[in-house]
Amino acid sequence: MVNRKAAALAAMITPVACVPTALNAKSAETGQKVSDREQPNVIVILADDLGYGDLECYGAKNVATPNVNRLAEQGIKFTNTHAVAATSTPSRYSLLTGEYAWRRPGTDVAPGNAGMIIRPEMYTMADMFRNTGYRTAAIGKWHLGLGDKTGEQDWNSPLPSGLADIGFDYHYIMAATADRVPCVFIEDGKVANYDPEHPIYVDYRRNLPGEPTGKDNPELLFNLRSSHGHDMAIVNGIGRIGYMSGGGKALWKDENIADSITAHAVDFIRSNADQPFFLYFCTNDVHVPRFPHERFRGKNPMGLRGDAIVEFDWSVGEIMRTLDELGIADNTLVILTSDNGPVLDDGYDDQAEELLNGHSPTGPYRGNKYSAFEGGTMVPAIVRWPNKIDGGVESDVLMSHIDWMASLGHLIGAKMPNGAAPDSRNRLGNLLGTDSEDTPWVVELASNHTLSARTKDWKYIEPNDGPAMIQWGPKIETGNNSMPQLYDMTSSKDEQKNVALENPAVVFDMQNILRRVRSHPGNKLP
Ligand code: NG6
Ligand code: CA
Repeated sequence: MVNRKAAALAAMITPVACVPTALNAKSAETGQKVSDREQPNVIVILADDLGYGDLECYGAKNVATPNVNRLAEQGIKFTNTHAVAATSTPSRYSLLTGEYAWRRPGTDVAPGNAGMIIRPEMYTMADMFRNTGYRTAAIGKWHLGLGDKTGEQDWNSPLPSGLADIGFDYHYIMAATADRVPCVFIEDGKVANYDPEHPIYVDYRRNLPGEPTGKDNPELLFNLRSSHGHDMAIVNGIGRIGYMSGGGKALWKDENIADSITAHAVDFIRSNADQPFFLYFCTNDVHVPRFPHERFRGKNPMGLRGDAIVEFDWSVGEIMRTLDELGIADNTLVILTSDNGPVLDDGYDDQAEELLNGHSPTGPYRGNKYSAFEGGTMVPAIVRWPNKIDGGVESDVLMSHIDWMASLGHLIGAKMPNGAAPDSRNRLGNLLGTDSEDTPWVVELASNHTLSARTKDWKYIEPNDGPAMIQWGPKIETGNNSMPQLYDMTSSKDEQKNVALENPAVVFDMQNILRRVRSHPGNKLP
């Protein structure tokens, strides 16, 4: 990889040359212009259920993503980056804490009334940035719980604990997903646009008195029909998971979610342009229910799922345009990725499968969201930082989200408490394109808790006696097999030919990776 800025950058990121922690705080105090600072603003754009093959620059058919294409042209496009888990909550938990979610009970897909899954005493990526002088924000999908205890939140009062306790100066979030109640935004621990005439009650076990449900009143599902599940509360003519009453003018309209969270992200950037900031920007796109604004509709042949990809691209474009307008794009490190692999029918009748028209959401990979196969965790990843990284580069270096916390911490010179980010290894050189040596291994978590080990050359999936297909609705291969599975990733990416029996020594090595990482913090292992 030829990179004219690489040498300068390599010098900057060696431990000796690492910029001292105080610099950021100082730059804020002295009013130094952002473009003069060494340390960049950092924006993580995390898409939801966006597949490796869903962006035009990753070979997507049928859908144009010009803004993401430009980001890739101006940065590095990674072709071998892995989310930690094949569903959202454990993937996000791991990204934000640098700890594998499978070490912690209670990190599976969370209901909208989950208590805080990242506990206040834990040290997060946001704490790391905040303690290093950055202003920090989380905007968009959260899905990691709020308040102290599951089911005990009073949504009509400020929540007793939340994102401010884990490093975020500001937040404007959806508690869980768009398909889970409560269907309101939470801003700094309180329901945004709270409507006192319509107090909010949420229950995940039983319906609230007098409320219609998708199950009993399908005629009220005027915006989207459910294909499986999603038959409890009805909000905006769409069935949800969980029961809810009230909300009034605080209830979101699905078609405006992208506009709303993007506007808040843009505002946050504008009001912090003169000081270092860290923005964790999590889109609702392209998760179900897919119900994008009408201005994104009908311009591609893939129906609502394609429209949601277009809406995602628009959000990315708005962030980029804002950075350009403020003159801070050059010193802002933008990282774009997805929380897990793609899914077509995830519970609503939006014809995602019927309208693919030859598009492959996972690109060449087998399996989908939920799977132990690569389609579950293989994600797009684009990194742009014009001051330090040459654009137009493609990298197949092996990378995992788990390592981003330590890597970014190293970049900003963060001083972390002992035991923080225990599984996160500093791979900053990989992330910034100065080091093309692959990380020795990464670990992937399927929704049924099967672990897989991946090296540059091999993929190993632990034996699992469960069914070959997901049982509750989506037509998805789990990757389960009662035999150990080993795939040679150098010969083909599609995990079709199990070569475990022919390669016992490799199977042994891969099993050893999993055995050792189960009992040791990942960052203590070679
Ligand atoms: C599943 C939901 C699915 C989606 C997923 C979480 C049903 C039938 N399916 O349980 O629609 O919400 O959870 O997705 O309820 S994730 O990307 O947030 O992990
Ligand atoms: Ca997801």
